[in-house]
Amino acid sequence: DRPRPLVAGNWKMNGLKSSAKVLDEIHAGYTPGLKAKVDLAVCPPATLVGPLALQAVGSRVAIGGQDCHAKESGAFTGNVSAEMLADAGATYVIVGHSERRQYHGEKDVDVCAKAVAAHRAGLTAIVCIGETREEREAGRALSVVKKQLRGSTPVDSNSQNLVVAYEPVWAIGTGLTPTSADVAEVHALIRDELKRLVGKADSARVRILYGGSVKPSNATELMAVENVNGALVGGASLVAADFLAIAGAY
Ligand code: G2H
Repeated sequence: DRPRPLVAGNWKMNGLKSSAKVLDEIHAGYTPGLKAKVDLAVCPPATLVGPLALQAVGSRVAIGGQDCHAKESGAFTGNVSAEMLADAGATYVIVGHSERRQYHGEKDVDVCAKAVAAHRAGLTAIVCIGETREEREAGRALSVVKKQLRGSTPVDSNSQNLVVAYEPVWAIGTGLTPTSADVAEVHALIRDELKRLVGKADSARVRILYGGSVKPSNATELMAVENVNGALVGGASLVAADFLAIAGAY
């Protein structure tokens, strides 16, 4: 019942038309051996979702958005809906990334509404949760993660339309990573909580990703941790060789 691992690249606000070559390199390196072991997704900025989704047709690399609005359409200048991402060829969307929570004031309730929108549009929501350094140092990591998970995941979630990404905020883009024991503790808590959300049988099939400074040099150790079913990779996903090396850690 172990879920098939997913390695998803979060390009953040990086990528131009010329980044098509990164996807080409990912395609070239996504060998039959790797395909047999791990799913790949690339989440470029919204401007590239359509072009990269077209480029990825016929390959097994999925394309995702990095955020979506909760509404389907309307007077929301600058926003992109889940339906638009799906129409452009995305099959995933990241919601509740800590950078959205930090810079755009998104709360659990907002993230949950976005995940509902993702499901409405037929997308798989990659729901991000994770504690800050202050919260970890205060011994509150587990309670924070539990609260965020409960508040950010819609009741219609299941192992097909939900991926959970645990990203300790203090590990994002900093080069710092938690110990394997810390990751194991949080992922076990998430797995246990998922039983309430999607039922015991399906909870075992939900993919729980680790994110935060994942790179080729630490991927093997992180991906070997129990209940870690893949990675959400930021900086290292911009270089195809690094992204593929992380996927190859499985
Ligand atoms: C966490 C991660 C990807 P990075 O934000 O979502 O980024 O791997 O650069 O820490």
